[in-house]
Amino acid sequence: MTMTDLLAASDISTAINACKAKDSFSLKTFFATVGLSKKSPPEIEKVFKMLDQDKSGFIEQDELQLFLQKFSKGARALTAAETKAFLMAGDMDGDGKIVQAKAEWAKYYKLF
Ligand SMILES: [Ca+2]
Repeated sequence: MTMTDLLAASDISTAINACKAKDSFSLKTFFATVGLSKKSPPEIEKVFKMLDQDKSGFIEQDELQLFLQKFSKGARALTAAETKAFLMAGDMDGDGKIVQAKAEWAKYYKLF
């Protein structure tokens, strides 16, 4: 499974292009542009599984940093500040990783 199974390739490239500049990544804008805002919780969970590269059940900081590359191989890595902001949006217990539990992942739904 890849992102293009769930999302339109044209929406992905629009979203990636919109945050080409360093520190211009906005979680809310990205999710809306790429079409994730309209997806159901089970579909979002599939996205989570793709982001959890080592299948640990958590999305760690290094996996978040490469978030954009999961959508498009040539995309840039997120900056440290962007990665931190992303993590802060979903990490409820402050352990530095996002759990594949509805409680934490659900926080992202609220951002959509
Ligand atoms: Ca992981």
